[in-house]
Amino acid sequence: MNRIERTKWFLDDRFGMFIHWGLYAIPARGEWVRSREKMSVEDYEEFFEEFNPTNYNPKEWARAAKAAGQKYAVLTTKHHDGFCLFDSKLTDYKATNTPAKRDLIKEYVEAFREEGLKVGFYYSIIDWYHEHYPAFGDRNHPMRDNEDFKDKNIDFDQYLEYMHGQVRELLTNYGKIDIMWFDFSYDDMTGEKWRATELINMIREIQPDIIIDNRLGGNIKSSNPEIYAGDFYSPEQIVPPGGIVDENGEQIPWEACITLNDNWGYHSKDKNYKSPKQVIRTLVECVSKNGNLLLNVGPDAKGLIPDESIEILEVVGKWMRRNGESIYGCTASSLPKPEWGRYTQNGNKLYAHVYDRGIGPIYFAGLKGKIKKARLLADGSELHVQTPWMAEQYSDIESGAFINLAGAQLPDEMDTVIELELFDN
Ligand code: H79
Repeated sequence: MNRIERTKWFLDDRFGMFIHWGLYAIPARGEWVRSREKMSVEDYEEFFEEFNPTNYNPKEWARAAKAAGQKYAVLTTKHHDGFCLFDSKLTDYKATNTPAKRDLIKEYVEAFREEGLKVGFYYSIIDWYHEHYPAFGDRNHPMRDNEDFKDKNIDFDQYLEYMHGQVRELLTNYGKIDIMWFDFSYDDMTGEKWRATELINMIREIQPDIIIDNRLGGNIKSSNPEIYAGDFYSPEQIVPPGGIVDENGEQIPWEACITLNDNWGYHSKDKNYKSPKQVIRTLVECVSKNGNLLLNVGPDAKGLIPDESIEILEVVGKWMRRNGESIYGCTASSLPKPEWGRYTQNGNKLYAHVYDRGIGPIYFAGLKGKIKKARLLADGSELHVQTPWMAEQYSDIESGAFINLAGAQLPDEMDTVIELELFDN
């Protein structure tokens, strides 16, 4: 399989759930807490001894994702703090040895598969727990300024054996896995420093169809990318303004990963949530530029997704049930961005996402004589394409089309979708 074949389902699905969960849910100050507060392993140990998510029910997570219209999920099997949610034979620093006493990844995989969702693993190639990962002088390590770590002998190959071994475990012990989401390369910690070619060859041997992000390094935009340059580009906390193309101007699969508030891991004080409208428009923005959206939730120490996040997902899901056809299987349109909103397209179906009602009929530049039928996507109701009174005196009726929309307000102020069925040329 090549990249185009591997990523087909991914580009059709468009919308996934990112889940950041680990020991950091207990201090509840985000997943970088150990680094930001320069906590030692000992400072962090109480959370390991205490981790007991009595409300962990991944079936509930999977139902929430599915109801939101998400088609796949990616969960942190290990974040930068090195703590493993899975029962790795290569470490004792795992959920199995906490009061949780079990492999939490196994339950996640089973629950999401059962709901018909595709399953992905996030795995941090950075590790602040492993004794052979660079600490002193590293850019991010919690002990980066601690002189006690200055003369410590590091055998990075031992870390690489561990890291490669864990990836092998993850891709061997849980059946078919759809996405491998590595995080991340920096400075000279990139590409072959991770023995990336060898790692990719192993992965492709175990899971030939899996798709892999671009964070092992390399240049995915190259016309001749490294084997480890990845299947998709992974912009973080941004929707790339112009989409993403390679050196030859060809589209590259990409997925924007975005938080619902300002943290990936659970943060009890961070209530700065986006609105459902922002989330819906961000998803549309991605699809209108040929991209995916991986939307994050950070379950708390008990294993519950915050109520605020659940409520946003419910509203998004309600919109998706009525308007999902304008997202799934859709791509960018060749038409320029319209003044009232965005376009997405699937074959001869053009979806007009109207954000701005304006006054009077909605104007569609360049579509005169090209619209076979117009319907309000949310309920399938008929809309009329007609040239308004005296329009020839003040509009481009040569090439433009008009559609009447009843009422002074949009039927859905978050995003009213008009489905335009176009004539086959
Ligand atoms: O897992 C999520 C993040 O923890 C991870 N990638 C996503 C998917 C990530 N690691 N690093 N970064 C993102 C970028 C680095 C951000 C930083 Fe900072 C700015 C590190 C130090 C300053 C944010 C603010 C984190 C700590 C303080």
